[in-house]
Amino acid sequence: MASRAVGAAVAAVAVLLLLAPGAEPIGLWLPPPTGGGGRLGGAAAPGRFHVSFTFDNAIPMFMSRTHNVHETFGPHKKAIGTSADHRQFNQRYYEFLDYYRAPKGPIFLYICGESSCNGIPNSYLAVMAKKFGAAVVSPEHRYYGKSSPFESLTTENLRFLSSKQALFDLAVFRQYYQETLNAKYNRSGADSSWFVFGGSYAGALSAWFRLKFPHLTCGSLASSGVVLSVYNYTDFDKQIGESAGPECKAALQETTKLVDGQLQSGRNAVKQLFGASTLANDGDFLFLLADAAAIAFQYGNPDALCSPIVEAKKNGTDLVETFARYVKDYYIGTFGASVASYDQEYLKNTTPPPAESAYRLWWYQVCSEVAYFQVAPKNDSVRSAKIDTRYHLDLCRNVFGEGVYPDVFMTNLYYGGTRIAGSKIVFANGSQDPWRHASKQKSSKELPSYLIECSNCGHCSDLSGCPQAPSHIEGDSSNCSSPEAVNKVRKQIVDHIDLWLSECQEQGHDNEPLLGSRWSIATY
Ligand SMILES: *[C@@H]1O[C@H](CO)[C@@H](O)[C@H](O)[C@H]1NC(C)=O
Ligand SMILES: *[C@@H]1O[C@H](CO)[C@@H](O)[C@H](O)[C@H]1NC(C)=O
Ligand SMILES: *[C@@H]1O[C@H](CO)[C@@H](O)[C@H](O)[C@H]1NC(C)=O
Ligand SMILES: *[C@@H]1O[C@H](CO)[C@@H](O)[C@H](O)[C@H]1NC(C)=O
Ligand SMILES: *[C@@H]1O[C@H](CO)[C@@H](O)[C@H](O)[C@H]1NC(C)=O
Ligand SMILES: CC(=O)N[C@H]1CO[C@H](CO)[C@@H](O)[C@@H]1O
Repeated sequence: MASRAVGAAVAAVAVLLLLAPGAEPIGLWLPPPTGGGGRLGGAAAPGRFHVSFTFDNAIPMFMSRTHNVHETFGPHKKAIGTSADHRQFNQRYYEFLDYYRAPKGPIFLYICGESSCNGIPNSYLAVMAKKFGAAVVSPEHRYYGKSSPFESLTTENLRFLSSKQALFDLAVFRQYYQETLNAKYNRSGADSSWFVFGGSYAGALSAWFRLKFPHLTCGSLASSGVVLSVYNYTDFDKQIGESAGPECKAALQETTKLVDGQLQSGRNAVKQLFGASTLANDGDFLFLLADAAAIAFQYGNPDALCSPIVEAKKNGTDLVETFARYVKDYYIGTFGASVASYDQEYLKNTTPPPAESAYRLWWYQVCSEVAYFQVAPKNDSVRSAKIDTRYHLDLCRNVFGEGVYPDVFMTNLYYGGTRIAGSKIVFANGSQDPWRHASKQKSSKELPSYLIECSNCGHCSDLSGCPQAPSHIEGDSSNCSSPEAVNKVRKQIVDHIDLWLSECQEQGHDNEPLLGSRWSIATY
C-alpha cells in the first residue's frame, strides 16, 4: 500500500493541495485519523485535480520548507526576568500557489492545529482560494509533527507549548512569509492582504490571532472555533445525547450501564471484546468508548453508530457486542483511532515518533491551558459516570507530574471566551457537533456566527462538508443531509471575506481590486 502511494505521490509534489486527514483540524481530543482518507493528486491542467484515494497517509506529500523561528516569547522567561532566549527551531510549513494572482492577491493563512501537519487539506478552503486568487500558506503548530523545539517531550521541555506561543509564531511567520514573497516578486516593503483560517482548536487560534494581532490580518474564519475554555465540559456529553436522538441515546445509555456492570464483574473479558485489553486503567478504557461514540456525531456519521445499536435493541441482539463491533470496525478500523493513545502509560512516553506525538502534546495543552474535560453530566449522561473530573485530574498528574493544571479562568480572562472583543471574525458551527458549546454561537455585528443545521452537520462542516472522515475533495457538501444549509453558510462566509478584504485594501494594503470594485466572487 505504502509504496504504491509513494509512486503516485512523488510525481505530483510540485503542484498540489493535499488532502490528508492527519492534517485536518482533527477535533479536539481525538486522535489524528491514520486511515480511510483520500488524498488529492496533482493538477493535470491548471485548476483541475485528479483524485487518487489511498488508505495510507504516512508519506508526506507536500511542499515542505522550513524556516527559523525565534523562540524568544516565553512568558516564563519574561517572568523570571532573563534576557532574550536565542534558541531556535525549525517550523515546517506548506504553501499552495496554484490560484495565486501574483503578486497582489491575498494570502490565506491556514492554521494547522493540534496534530502533525501533513499538508494543506483540500477542503472548501481551496474553493475560496480559487475565488479570491489567494496564496495558501500553512505553518505547523510548534511542538507538533516536525516542528518541535525539543526531541524529548518532558514536562519541563513542554513549558513553551501554549496557544499564546503559537500565536506569536504565527505573527512571526506572517512577517517571514511576506518578506519571502516580497523578495520573490521584488517588491520591497509591500504588504499583502492576509486572512486567517482554522478549524477546531486552530479555529480558536484563528479568532485569537485576529483579536491579538488585528493589524496583521484583514479578518478571520473560526470554523468550529472553541474560544471558550471549559473546565467541566458536560455540554459535550449532553450534545451527544441530543444529536443521537431519544432512541439511539437510550440504547447508548443502556450499553454504557452494561459495560460498567461487566467491568465490575470481570474486567478483562469486556475489554477484550473491544480489542482493548491493553488498557489497564478502567477510566482510559471508558474514555475510549465515550470518544468512539462521540466521533459518529462530531464527524457526521451518526448512522454508522445509531443504525446498528438501535436495531440491536429492537431485535434483542447483545448491545455491548454490537457497540464493540462499531468501535473495532468503524472507530479503529475505518476512522483510524488507536487504542494505545488512550493508555496513560503510552502518553507518558516522552519520545514518541513525531507522527504520534500529538496525543501527548494535546493532553498537555488540555492539562495546562484549556481543559474541556469531557466529564459525564450528573444525570442522564451517555458516557460512563466514571469519566469525571477526578479522572482527568489524575491523568494530568500521572502523565505530566504535579503542578500541571488547567487554569481556564486565566485562559478565558486572556482571550475573553465567548465575549471575545475582536472584530471581523466569522464563526461557524455544526448543529450536531458536541464542540459547538465551546464556540461563539451568538452573532454580533462585528462577529457574525452561523449554525449549520442538518442531521449530519458536525465539526467544521463549513470547510469539510459531511461526513468529515474520510475527507472529501473541496469539502463536498452533497452528502450533507441538507447541502443547502451548508452552502448558504458558505456563501455568507465568502461575503464576509470579500467585504473585509476590500476594507483592508481601502486601508492601504497594496492589493488592488482584481476584477471589479470588490474582490470578485464567482457564482455558486
Ligand atoms: C528589482 O528592482 C530593482 C529596482 O527597481 C531593479 O533594479 C532590479 O533589476 C529588480 N530585480 C529583479 C530581479 O527584477
Ligand atoms: C467540576 O466538577 C467537580 C466535580 O463535580 C466539582 O468539584 C468542581 O467544583 C467543578 N468545577 C468547576 C469549575 O465547575
Ligand atoms: C439485529 O441487529 C444487529 C445489529 O444491527 C444485526 O447485526 C443482526 O443481524 C440483527 N439480527 C437479526 C436477527 O435481525
Ligand atoms: C436531572 O437533572 C435535572 C436538573 O439538573 C432534573 O430536572 C432532572 O429531574 C434530573 N433527572 C433525573 C432522572 O434525575
Ligand atoms: C456520497 O454518498 C455516496 C453513497 O454513500 C457515496 O458513494 C459517495 O462517495 C459520497 N460522496 C461524498 C462526496 O461523500
Ligand atoms: C447564531 C446562531 O445560529 N445561534 C444559535 C446557535 O445555537 C444556539 C443553541 O442551539 C441558538 O440558541 C442560537 O440562536
